[in-house]
Parts: sequence; structure tokens; C-alpha cells
Amino acid sequence: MSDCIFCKIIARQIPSQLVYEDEHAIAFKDMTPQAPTHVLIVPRKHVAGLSACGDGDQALLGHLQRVAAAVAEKAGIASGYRLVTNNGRSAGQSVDHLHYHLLGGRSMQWPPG
Ligand code: DGP
Repeated sequence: MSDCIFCKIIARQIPSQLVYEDEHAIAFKDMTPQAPTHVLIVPRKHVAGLSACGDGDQALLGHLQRVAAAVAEKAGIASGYRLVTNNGRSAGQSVDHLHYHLLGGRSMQWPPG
């Protein structure tokens, strides 16, 4: 998608602080971190969000969670982290390319705001 900021990061048209990449996913530091570790786990394939995923995306969705766990391990936060996806404007989604926020390095509150 030519106007998608995350597609531009994936295509290296916009710089990012990459922490992981493979054939299906990349992970980079969020530019407005909400925790000492705040990494975005993003599929290379453009899909608008979780609700836009179909049956054919099951393996990809599982893969993204496996990537998140690996990134958490590498970041030293495996003992406590939160993995979040915002789906839709009312939930706080601002970039319409599926992504998971991996947050850690501080205590978390529940329920989230
Ligand atoms: P969300 O609001 O759930 O759609 O999360 C989008 C996140 O993406 C938000 O925390 C800020 C981050 N973000 C937006 N644009 C950029 C960018 O150009 N670079 C980086 N590293 N992060 C970005």
C-alpha cells in the first residue's frame, strides 16, 4: 500500500530501529514508546487490522505471537510483558496496518485505559 506508513518502513523508504525481521514479519521500536521496551510486531503483508484477517491468516497471526515472544526474550523482558493490538479507532488504532505492541520493562495496570 503506497500510502501506508508501515509498508514504507518495511520497504525501507522510512527509517526505523529494527529489532527483528524474517520472511513474514518485522519488528521495530515504536517512535512514541509507552514503556522502556515498546516494539511493534508487524506482518510484511498489508492487512488493515485483526478484523480484516481471514482464515488464511491463521498461520501468520500465530507467527506474529511467536515473534513477539522471541523479541521479548531477546529484550530481557520474558518474565513480564504485554502484547496488545488496537483494532479500530475507538480502541486507539491509528495505523491501519495490523501490528502488535510489545510492551515491557515496567509494571502494568489492569484494566488498561
Ligand atoms: P496504534 O495507535 O495502535 O495504531 O499504534 C501505532 C503506533 O505506531 C503508535 O504507537 C506510534 C507508532 N508509529 C506511527 N508511525 C511510526 C513511524 O513512522 N515509526 C515508528 N517507529 N513508529 C510509528
